[in-house]
Amino acid sequence: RQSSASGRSQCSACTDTDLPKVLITGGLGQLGVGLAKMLRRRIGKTNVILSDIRKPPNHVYHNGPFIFSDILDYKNLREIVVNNNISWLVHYSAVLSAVGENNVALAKEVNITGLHNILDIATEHGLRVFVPSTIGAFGPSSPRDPTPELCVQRPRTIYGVSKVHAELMGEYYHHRYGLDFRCLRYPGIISADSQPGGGTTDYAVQIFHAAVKTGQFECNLRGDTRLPMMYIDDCLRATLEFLEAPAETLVNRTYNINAMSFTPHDLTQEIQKFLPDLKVTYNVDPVRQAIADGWPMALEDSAARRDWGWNHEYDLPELVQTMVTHITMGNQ
Ligand code: AKB
Repeated sequence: RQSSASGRSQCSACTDTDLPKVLITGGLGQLGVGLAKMLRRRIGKTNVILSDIRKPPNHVYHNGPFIFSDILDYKNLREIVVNNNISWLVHYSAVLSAVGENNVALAKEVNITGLHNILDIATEHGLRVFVPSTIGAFGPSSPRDPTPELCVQRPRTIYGVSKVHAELMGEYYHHRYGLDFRCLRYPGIISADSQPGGGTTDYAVQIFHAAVKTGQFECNLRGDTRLPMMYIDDCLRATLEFLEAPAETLVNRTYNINAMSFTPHDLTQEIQKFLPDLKVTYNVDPVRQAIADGWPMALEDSAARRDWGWNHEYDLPELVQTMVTHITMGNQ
């Protein structure tokens, strides 16, 4: 690599004539727009196509190509890949943990049937495919602090089951058909400009907006619930660096990545250093609490650090300072 993935220079894996053409599915979720922005700085605006089934806000149209794509429609997906000469596919469409428990049929459809379409298309067209997994791919019988790369995975949510399925299917396609499948297990991701949709870790984003706007927040997890979290810039940089890593450096196809762990109580105290009037009350959602109680408290990520140089930049103090600054400025 010529520079860190967040820098402006081109990736060394790609020459001018051979830049990857990237399709991002589920592009209007928490991570798609940010990843597209980072990738476009690196490989050019027109080489990154953001897609979703919803109409985006105007600024998304202005920042680069956006198209309709439905991952449940195999023909539509194939047409997009062929017509745009796609070489990398970042598959962000998913139904998250809390929403999945309320609509298991939808989660099965999107997270399992949709994934099958993605893997088949990627195999058929020789694509590099990135599928995020999650701390949710572990369950109450997994070791929790820290959770190793390889251990018992018996999640109790449809989201978790579908993500274990994705890890196993992707690795199977890699070994059976040579598919360039790449998968990172993300912690809860914290971002200022984009909202998560229906996860268990969502409180850790919502609390910042409430702290700046009203100074009051009702938390739906117990104050002592410790979970692994990561600032969005670290998550997107990890994704890009992992996507660019030469295949021969990847001992695994699925890696844990870790940055920090905190509880709602720790987070409140840190935010109060900037916004001392913040008041947090607790109204525990039993579904989310049961999910969080079975999830890792930290991920063991030495393999990612060893094989492709993963290194996080944000710990809790930097995260809080950055989030409070961004959201305060955005509200002015
Ligand atoms: C969720 O809470 O469902 C997600 C995740 C940790 O995968 N944010």
